[in-house]
Amino acid sequence: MIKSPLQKARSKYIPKLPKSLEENVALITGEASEAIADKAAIKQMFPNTYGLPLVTFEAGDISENQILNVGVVLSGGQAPGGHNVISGLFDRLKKLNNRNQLFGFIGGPDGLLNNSFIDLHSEIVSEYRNTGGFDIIGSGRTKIEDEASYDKVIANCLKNNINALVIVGGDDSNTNACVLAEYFQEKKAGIQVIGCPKTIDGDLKNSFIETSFGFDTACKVYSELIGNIQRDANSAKKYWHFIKLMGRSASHISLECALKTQPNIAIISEEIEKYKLTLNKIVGQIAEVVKKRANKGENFGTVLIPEGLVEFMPSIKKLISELNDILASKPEYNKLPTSQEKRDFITGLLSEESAKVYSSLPDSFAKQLTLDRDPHGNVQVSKIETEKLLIDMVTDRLDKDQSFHGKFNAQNHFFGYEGRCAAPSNFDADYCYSLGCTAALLINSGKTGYMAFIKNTSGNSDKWLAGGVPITMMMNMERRNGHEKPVIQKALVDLKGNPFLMFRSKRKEWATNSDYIYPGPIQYFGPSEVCDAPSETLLLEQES
Ligand code: FBP
Repeated sequence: MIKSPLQKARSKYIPKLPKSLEENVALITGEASEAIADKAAIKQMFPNTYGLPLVTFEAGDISENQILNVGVVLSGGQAPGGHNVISGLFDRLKKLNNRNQLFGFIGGPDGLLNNSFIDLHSEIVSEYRNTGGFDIIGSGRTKIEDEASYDKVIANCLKNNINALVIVGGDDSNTNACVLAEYFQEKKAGIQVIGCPKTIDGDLKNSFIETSFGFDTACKVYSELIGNIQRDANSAKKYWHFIKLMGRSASHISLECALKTQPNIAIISEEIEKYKLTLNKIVGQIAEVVKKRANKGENFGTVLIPEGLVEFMPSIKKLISELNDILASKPEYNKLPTSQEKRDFITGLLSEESAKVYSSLPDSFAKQLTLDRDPHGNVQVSKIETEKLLIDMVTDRLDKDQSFHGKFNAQNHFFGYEGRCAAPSNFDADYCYSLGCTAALLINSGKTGYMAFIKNTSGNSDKWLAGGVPITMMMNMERRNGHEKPVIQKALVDLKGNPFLMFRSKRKEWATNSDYIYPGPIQYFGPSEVCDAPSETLLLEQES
């Protein structure tokens, strides 16, 4: 691999660990846990892993266990810091016992099913320290979902003498990790499963998981780009920029980027859902801001649009939910030869209300709503061009508005993939390394069905607290692919939380003024206030 000068310098970075993890540790066992909702149903489905106690690690003396052969899987979308989870895991395993080994399953969960893995030895791990991407072993979205597949995983692990798996993933992958942990316990397979919270979307969080890794870096990359665009807009004064930002469901990324860059408009899907705003209403609100700014002679601006917006507009949400059930239960749909036949077939099966909404949508947009779901049943919202739809509708609205005398020229952008493999910020580099280290300690303590956590992350890393939370504690029942399933509850933007309240208190000013902030690129070297700052979301959430 040819390395850039920055990569070479960055490979020497030593991630900061919580003080409590620096040397030997002791396991502190806390209270028994309960699921956040649907307790009886979750307890029944996870008889072996339900109600486990919370655990934390403090400086002390942990006894070294049996020799550990650990397999690691990177699952789902890439997120900056995955390589540091692996390096933290590797270093701690070796510190516990030099004979411990780490294996990396290739291409995500598929590697577990195909018995495809590599030995992650010291030279390989060193090549990837503090780098972005998941390319050390690759990732994938396969869901391991039936007993035959679970048995295959057991057989492959036993064949290779692997006694623990670390699954690095988002809410769906960690739900899958919990299902595997339960099955392995039931079968007395002797294989532990530990999860690590990953996703740039930031929606895997709760009172223990303060943030998912990758969110910090991805938002810093997008905010740099948004800032650059705002400076361009403010210089040329001729374009409105409609910027869709990744984040399949929740709007954490849009909110964080708004707090960092102060755009003219930022849509927060959770608010749209709460006030049951229609597409037309949203278009009307954007057009009003465009007009106000045009009256001041400012025919330019920025609009941030969360990728998941479509699923939060009540009528479209209902339509998508009906489409999910139809697509899951009517395989004949895929065999229809023309788009028109497909559209007619679907229309005939929808409720009257949804059929009306579906018929009113432009062809391209309607088609995007029926694209294949991912293996976990999610709509692939990154393929839905909401930003273009909004530009078309705002243009149309302003064309018909006799009182609009300004100019409206818009550019569309989608920032998603460019943030997912960036070199991790100091925050993500440290956080991920600590998570990997904690996962190793959980395995060494004989735990299974747990997710590694690091708390107090808005403060100095030496005061961070490490531990494990039972995954069943984060679960509730949800409808997926037409069935009720136990899943980790997604954390949406809290409309009563400090980050949203801060945004709400400022957005009127940001709409009409050009109060842009230009954050610039992530800094890896320099003063701590420039390099080590956590996200605005974390700082505001943990503000006392
Ligand atoms: P994860 O939840 O697996 O981390 O993935 C999140 C994400 O980056 C979403 O923001 C986006 O909608 C999706 O992945 C895109 O998926 P793909 O990489 O399969 O196109």
